[in-house]
Amino acid sequence: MVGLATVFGAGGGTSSYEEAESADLIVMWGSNARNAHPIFFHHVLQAIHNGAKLYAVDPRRSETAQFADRWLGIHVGTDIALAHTIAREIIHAGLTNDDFIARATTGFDEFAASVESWTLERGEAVTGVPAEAIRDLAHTYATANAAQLCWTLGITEHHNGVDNVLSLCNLALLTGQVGRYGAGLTPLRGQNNVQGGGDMGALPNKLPGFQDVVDDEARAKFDTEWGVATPAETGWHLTQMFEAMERDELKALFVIGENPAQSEADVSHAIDLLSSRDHLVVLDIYLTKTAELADVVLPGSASWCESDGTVTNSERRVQRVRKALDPPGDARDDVWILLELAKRLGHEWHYDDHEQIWDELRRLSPMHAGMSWARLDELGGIQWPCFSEDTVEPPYLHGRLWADDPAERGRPAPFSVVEHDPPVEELSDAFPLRLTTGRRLDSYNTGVQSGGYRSPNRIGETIDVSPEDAEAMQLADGEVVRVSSARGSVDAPVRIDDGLRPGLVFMTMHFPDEVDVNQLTIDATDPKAGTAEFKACAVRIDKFVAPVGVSG
Ligand SMILES: Nc1nc2c(c(=O)[nH]1)N[C@H]1C(S)=C(S)[C@@H](COP(=O)(O)OP(=O)(O)OC[C@H]3O[C@@H](n4cnc5c(=O)[nH]c(N)nc54)[C@H](O)[C@@H]3O)O[C@H]1N2
Ligand SMILES: Nc1nc2c(c(=O)[nH]1)N[C@H]1C(S)=C(S)[C@@H](COP(=O)(O)OP(=O)(O)OC[C@H]3O[C@@H](n4cnc5c(=O)[nH]c(N)nc54)[C@H](O)[C@@H]3O)O[C@H]1N2
Ligand SMILES: [Mo]
Repeated sequence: MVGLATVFGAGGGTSSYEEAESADLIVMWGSNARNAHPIFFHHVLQAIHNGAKLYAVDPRRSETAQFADRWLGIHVGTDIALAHTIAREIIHAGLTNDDFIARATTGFDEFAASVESWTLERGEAVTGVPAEAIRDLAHTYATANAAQLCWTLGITEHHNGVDNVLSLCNLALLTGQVGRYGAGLTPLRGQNNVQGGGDMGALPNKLPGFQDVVDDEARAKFDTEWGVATPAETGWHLTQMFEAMERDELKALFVIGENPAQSEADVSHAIDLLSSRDHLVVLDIYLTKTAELADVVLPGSASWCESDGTVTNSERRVQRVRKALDPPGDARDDVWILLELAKRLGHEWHYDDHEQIWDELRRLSPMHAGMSWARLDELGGIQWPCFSEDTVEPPYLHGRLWADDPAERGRPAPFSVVEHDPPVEELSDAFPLRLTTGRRLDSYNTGVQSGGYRSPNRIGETIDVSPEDAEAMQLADGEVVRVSSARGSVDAPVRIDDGLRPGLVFMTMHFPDEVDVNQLTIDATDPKAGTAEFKACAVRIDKFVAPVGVSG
């Protein structure tokens, strides 16, 4: 979101899901949507049915890549090198959209100079993707009527995730593949309401509706509505909170709907910090590992089927959710708990129902102003921005960039000069394998919400290795091995996966009670967004038994 906001001024995906069906090229870049975003992937399948081409850029021949016309098997952490090589090829082949570049962008010359050394040969050497495949993607993307670049954590969960995103935005600016129906830049969000959380101001530097915390005029509106002086300083994001715990500046923590004792990188260290706080409060619908460390646990109930409200998805669509079940036992609605807390802190906040809370947001956040609950019901969800009750905006963002009138066009979109920068942890003799971590279809994040479910077809935690490495190390399918990084060790059964290339191994994050994968991952983070490098660390595999045929 930081990358998109830098280029376009708004931190949201530019396109709606339905537009994918009209695209003639979809590139899934570091995104395994077949597993992780099955609803969006239905639109992708429809697009393929309509004749679109699907390309996948992923170190693994993932489930998504298996549907693709072309799979570009890239070395972990070399996406900027690939994007730069594609950019240079587009420029040299004369396939840039010069009209768009001239009317809507700045910084083209400097950008072109910065990618000039990225010949196809250099691109192949650094990324491992054959030059011919890079050239093919460059030409297919630049000549498509409407092309979508979709990405997720393969791009963002690196120490330079923001630069990765900027390098993809450059490609859309070069070719004018943004701000039109069907073309776009589509980051898929993790949970059903991550977008909504950010939109509501759950960011250290933003008030609801992406209004700046440091903007006196914006804050004044909130001060009046809320009857308090809202803090004028930017707060800490998650990574900065852990840094502040390290310095013992952050002494108390209130964790709502998150399980950092299992999801943080270098998790042993994270647990040490969480357990040494003066006061830790957890509000969750389950008694998580994090809750076990807490001084106070508040039993929330607001699982999505037990509460009213809204969620906002990756296409910026706000939708209603309705209470279908009563919460179990003493569990309480999250909102009820927060209001009770406010009361005990001396503030009588009163709302008759959840709609009143929403209407308060509409008064304060211009981009939500036109979304009454009645209208959300009537239209089946509305995308932001929606400034007034009688308008509907186009389903995609930044159409203004194509306007003939410079005043209407507004701020041009800058090209970004960024450098290829490999993963922080280099491979070594001690740790010669590249571990990347991610997801499977039938499990969810730290397993709190999916752990209990067992089926014969479900894959538990494994260390996935390529057939070549399995042979070289004489590993058998199912054999339990020890996986170690500079930070810790875990034991897991081997799963031989022919979608992996030699030197690359894969694990999930789904079964931390059994195999605590985040003992291995590195907490190197992107200073611009605070995201940890979950997608790249260095590990070693050790056998417990002597390889077959070797004795003594
Ligand atoms: N079934 C299921 N769905 C989920 C979740 C779940 O746990 N289970 N979690 C949700 C959440 S919170 C999120 S954020 C999303 C995440 O959704 P995704 O980001 O799609 O899922 P991941 O498996 O983490 O990673 C995606 C891909 O990135 C690739 N990758 C790794 N390193 C690199 C690299 O250097 N370059 C490139 N180009 N690719 C790389 C991996 O091989 C992997 O296939 O999924 C959401 N949906
Ligand atoms: N190795 C590795 N680690 C990773 C990643 C990776 O790819 N690899 N991905 C990272 C990413 S993208 C993410 S998003 C994080 C996910 O990490 P977390 O967010 O810490 O993990 P979840 O298991 O999704 O935990 C969500 C919690 O919210 C609770 N919850 C659900 N609904 C409600 C509700 O309505 N109210 C309340 N109060 N609580 C609720 C659940 O019970 C659960 O305990 O993990 C990160 N960690
Ligand atoms: Mo996520």
